[in-house]
Amino acid sequence: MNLFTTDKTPMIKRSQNGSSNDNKVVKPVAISIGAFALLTFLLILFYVRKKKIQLSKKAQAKTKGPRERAEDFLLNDGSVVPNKREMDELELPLFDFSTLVIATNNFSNANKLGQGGFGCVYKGKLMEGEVVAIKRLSRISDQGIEELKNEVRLIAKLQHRNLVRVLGCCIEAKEKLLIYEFMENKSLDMFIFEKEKNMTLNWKSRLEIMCGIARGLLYLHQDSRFKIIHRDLKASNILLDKDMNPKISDFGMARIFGSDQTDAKTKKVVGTYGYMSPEYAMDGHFSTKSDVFSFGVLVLEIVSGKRNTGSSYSSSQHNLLGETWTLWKEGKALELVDKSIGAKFSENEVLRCIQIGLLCVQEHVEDRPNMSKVLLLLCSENAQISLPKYPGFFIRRRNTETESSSQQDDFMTINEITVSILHGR
Ligand SMILES: *[C@@H]1O[C@H](CO)[C@@H](O)[C@H](O)[C@H]1NC(C)=O
Ligand SMILES: *[C@@H]1O[C@H](CO)[C@@H](O)[C@H](O)[C@H]1NC(C)=O
Ligand SMILES: *[C@@H]1O[C@H](CO)[C@@H](O)[C@H](O)[C@H]1NC(C)=O
Ligand SMILES: CC(=O)N[C@H]1CO[C@H](CO)[C@@H](O)[C@@H]1O
Repeated sequence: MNLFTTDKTPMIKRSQNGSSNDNKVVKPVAISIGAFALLTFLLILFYVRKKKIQLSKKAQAKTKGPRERAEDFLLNDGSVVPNKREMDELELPLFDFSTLVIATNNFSNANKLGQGGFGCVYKGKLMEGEVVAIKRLSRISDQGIEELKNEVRLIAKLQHRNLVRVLGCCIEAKEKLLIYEFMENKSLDMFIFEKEKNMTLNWKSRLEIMCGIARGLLYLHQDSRFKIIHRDLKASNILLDKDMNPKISDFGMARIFGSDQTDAKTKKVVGTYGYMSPEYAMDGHFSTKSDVFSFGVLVLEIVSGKRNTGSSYSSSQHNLLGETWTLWKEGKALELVDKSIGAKFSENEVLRCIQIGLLCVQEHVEDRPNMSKVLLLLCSENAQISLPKYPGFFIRRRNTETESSSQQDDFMTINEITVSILHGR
């Protein structure tokens, strides 16, 4: 016992000094209780670990690697609404509906920021004073729920300064809402298309916005843990924070690819007219290169201040891409530049951007550069840009069935609608 009576063990010292009668009875009992507890604990530990190993073995047997398992979790579990357990696993804060009612003044019109394909977006102020944007799904359509689920699962796992962050969500009874960080300067389309609002952007800001979008897209395509195809890149999905940093939003249509997967085919084409690459719009083929096409359209829209499929283009053959291509061929590409940019811009930079835009919208998938190449071309003055080939047009097929539902149509112009086309097989 002397071994233990050091200064460091006052407890043991004290018990030694205590009555020896007590010790005789208490000690064996305490020891056996202790031993029993220890044994039980060890058994439980052993059981839990064994269970875990079994579970992970099962998961490995079912799928191949951690990436595949993540995809499984993200997309293919078959349930419609993310349930409580799934939400817990996402570590995404759940908000009470009542909190959001207060934050948005009962979803008043004064708080309404905009109308998207699947519902309205409101400005809200949380109890702590934090300003947020709240997307409320308008009706219970299966599609809407599917998109919400997709978005929640996907974006909760992504973090990049050029992607909008989701702060939480709310799923209560028939209400489904997503809470995002608030973007002071709304969306890019307000700045480049809505001239009457006098929200002009100079060339430097436009160039920075293009670079920011390219970085966000590059992250989605190859730098995040997943390979993600956004599938609905457009001006109204680019939000701008108080410093005019662009953030890609709306991941409702996004798809995750496996590490060695390069393209996929879908029967249900979703996207926006004017931004869809021909191979996607016609045949449902999508890949990172279909996002690159959309990015190219966006670049040309930012430079010109015109929509690709605007009312100024009468025939579907002649859109912004057609106009740009013609001007480019005639050496008059500078005529494309948005007048509201003003006189202060570098002609060289503008011409480079137009050329990059044209490279992105080339008809053949394999001719289009990838996003790392695009970013390199955009951001370094000296990089050699190759000559673009003929751009790909999307000519609307007569026999495609449009599935855009009535809830989307009322508040938006036709080329802003996110459409779905079902191809008969
Ligand atoms: C909020 O608005 C809805 C419908 O507009 C109404 O039924 C409800 O009573 C309102 N709630 C509060 C707390 O004002
Ligand atoms: C926009 O600016 C022009 C001149 O700069 C002015 O005449 C016009 O009233 C402004 N429009 C709005 C909506 O502020
Ligand atoms: C992107 O394109 C460049 C040049 O075309 C190529 O060297 C690079 O490997 C590509 N990157 C990826 C991730 O495919
Ligand atoms: C260009 C532009 O309108 N920028 C505005 C973005 O938002 C901040 C904060 O609201 C304003 O101060 C900027 O003027």
